[in-house]
Amino acid sequence: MAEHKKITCPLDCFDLCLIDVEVEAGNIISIKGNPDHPLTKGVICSKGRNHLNRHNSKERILSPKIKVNGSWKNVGYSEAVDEVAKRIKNIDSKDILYYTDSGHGGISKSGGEIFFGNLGPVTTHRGSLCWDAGNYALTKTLGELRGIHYSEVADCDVLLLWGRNAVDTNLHLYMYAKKNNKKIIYIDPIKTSTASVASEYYQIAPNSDLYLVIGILKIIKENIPGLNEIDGSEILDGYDMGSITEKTSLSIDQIRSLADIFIGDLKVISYIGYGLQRYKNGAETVEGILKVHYYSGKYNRKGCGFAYSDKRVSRKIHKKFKVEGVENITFVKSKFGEYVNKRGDLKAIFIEKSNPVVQLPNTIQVIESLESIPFKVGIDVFMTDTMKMMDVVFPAPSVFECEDIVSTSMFSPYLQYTQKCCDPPAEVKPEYELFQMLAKNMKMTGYPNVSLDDFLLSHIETILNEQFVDYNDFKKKGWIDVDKNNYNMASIVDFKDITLNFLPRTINFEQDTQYPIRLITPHSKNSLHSQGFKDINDIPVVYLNRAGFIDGQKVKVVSNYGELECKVKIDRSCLANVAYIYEGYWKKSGIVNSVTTDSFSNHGDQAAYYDTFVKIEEI
Ligand SMILES: Nc1nc2c(c(=O)[nH]1)N[C@H]1C(S)=C(S)[C@@H](COP(=O)(O)OP(=O)(O)OC[C@H]3O[C@@H](n4cnc5c(=O)[nH]c(N)nc54)[C@H](O)[C@@H]3O)O[C@H]1N2
Ligand SMILES: Nc1nc2c(c(=O)[nH]1)N[C@H]1C(S)=C(S)[C@@H](COP(=O)(O)OP(=O)(O)OC[C@H]3O[C@@H](n4cnc5c(=O)[nH]c(N)nc54)[C@H](O)[C@@H]3O)O[C@H]1N2
Ligand code: SF4
Ligand SMILES: [Mo]
Repeated sequence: MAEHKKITCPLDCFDLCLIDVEVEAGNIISIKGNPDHPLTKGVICSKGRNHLNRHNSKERILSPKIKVNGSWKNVGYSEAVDEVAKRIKNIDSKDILYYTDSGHGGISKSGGEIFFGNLGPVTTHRGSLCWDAGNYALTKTLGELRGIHYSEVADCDVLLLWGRNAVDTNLHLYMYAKKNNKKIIYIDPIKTSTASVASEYYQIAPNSDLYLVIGILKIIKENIPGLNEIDGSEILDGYDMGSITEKTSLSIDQIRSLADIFIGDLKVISYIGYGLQRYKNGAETVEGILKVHYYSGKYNRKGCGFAYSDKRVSRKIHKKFKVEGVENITFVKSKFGEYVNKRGDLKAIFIEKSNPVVQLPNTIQVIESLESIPFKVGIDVFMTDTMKMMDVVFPAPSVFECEDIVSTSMFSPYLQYTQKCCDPPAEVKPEYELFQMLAKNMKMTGYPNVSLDDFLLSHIETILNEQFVDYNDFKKKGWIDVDKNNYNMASIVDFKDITLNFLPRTINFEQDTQYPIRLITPHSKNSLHSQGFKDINDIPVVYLNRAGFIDGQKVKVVSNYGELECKVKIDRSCLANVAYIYEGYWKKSGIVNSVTTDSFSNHGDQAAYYDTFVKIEEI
């Protein structure tokens, strides 16, 4: 007899799909989207469907491993834990680097944070590879990370997707808009799948949305009473529309059409993507978009507003065991390689929920710096390029093998449950238990000595009480809307900062003649970062639109940081001075970040990946 269980897709995605799982005699027979979920409504994407293949894959790491003379030896947990404890016990904690990301969004995966909090101060990163320029802008402007609830989209006239490739990266936002027959307007330098479904598409030059914002504000300024008294409003007068059209590659008519949607009575919601803030001035761009909404009044009534990130759920999660006040040594995440080399005295590194060899910028320096660290420990489901460089590797259970509670601050407003659907293989333990073993071995007293179930419950007890929801009912249903009581207030946002003095005063038209092409490395439809590229063996595809190149031709993409062999695919819609390659290819194909810049944003310490300039050479 088959049993029916539920999990939440824990990938670092906007959507948090609820998935029904059919289990028979400990084996997963099938998975499909849970039809009752209010947002994800039974539809899961190819990455979600792939969880079953990953679970059953013969390539999974199935026991702890220790590297001996360059070869892996399978060992039991006690031996591997002993080895790690022995090696890190006598090191000054500041000489241990703790590196993590969002490879799995479950609370059960927070053991590392607690363990290193107790061990610390350690060395760790600040800022982000993902979203921190935009988060800086939200915090500065609103005082917190807050955006509208997706259900507001039902009440808008225009859904403005500002560099948010929803069809590929945020499927359920697109599906919700489509179901409600919403007009989609899309702004992106690349003609993505979202451009194909939009009613209007604006092909903007990369890194010029801030100038589009200035253009829009210049056009709508007669409709903004009191603007002249605003700090920084004079900056708008310093620009002529000619230079704005030149910078943005948009015509005056196009800028006017975009301004028009902010002038009239239309109800407008902007969803701001994360691609447009992967630049040095990423924070200013997002702040500019928020302020267009402020000055046009498109934010504090039903069907109007914006969304980028929102901590309405995570703010309420009670991290009872988190150690507060530890003064870690921090470095900007994108500068990993440079920092490690400069420090020169790091003794150990611990890496979990991430694949920095592939995902950090400036790969060559990342690899070289990692090699210099004498003792390296990692946890992953697969032997990624990062795990291959470790000295000790621990396996992580598959998404079906560990009970969990999952949430995101990217889009979905729900708190969700993952049932344990089957036992992990004999030599695979949940990370929560692994860190418990390590803590015991090292006689660390601060690590929680409670069951995983109690650990999970401690995080959400307050939420359950507030919502009058019983823990078992939550488990049975699989989700709750944490902000339910505040539903109608969701779009009311209070602006703490309405100034315009963050706007740049001039436009820089300089072009690097040696590296004339801007390289964008966006996220691929069928892979969550590197995870879906496991079975791809081909060299990366570079999309471009330049004379002298043909489909299938092999080329070298060269930047200041390195070079990468690629295969050309001509995209007739691509801007001439732009090329793009999807991020995520493994070392066997060629890591895209071998050519990306490790520079970061003026504010928020966000990796400025798309400020990469390259030349493309025939080979
Ligand atoms: N399928 C899939 N979905 C994902 C992910 C994935 O890897 N694969 N990753 C998840 C994660 S961690 C994240 S952070 C999000 C990211 O989600 P998105 O923000 O949607 O994705 P990105 O690919 O980073 O960038 C989105 C778009 O920004 C555009 N862009 C680049 N520069 C500019 C610019 O200057 N102006 C404008 N207007 N647009 C610009 C790019 O061309 C790209 O199409 O997606 C999440 N969802
Ligand atoms: N060039 C370029 N590079 C980029 C970006 C870009 O746009 N362009 N985008 C950046 C962005 S937005 C982000 S968020 C980062 C993401 O960077 P990463 O988070 O490092 O990327 P992933 O490839 O998703 O790596 C997650 C790893 O976690 C593992 N994992 C899955 N489940 C578990 C688990 O339960 N436990 C443990 N321990 N591991 C698990 C997966 O197998 C995978 O190897 O990449 C950034 N890199
Ligand atoms: S990756 Fe995103 S859209 Fe796909 S199944 Fe997971 S949560 Fe849903
Ligand atoms: Mo991200």
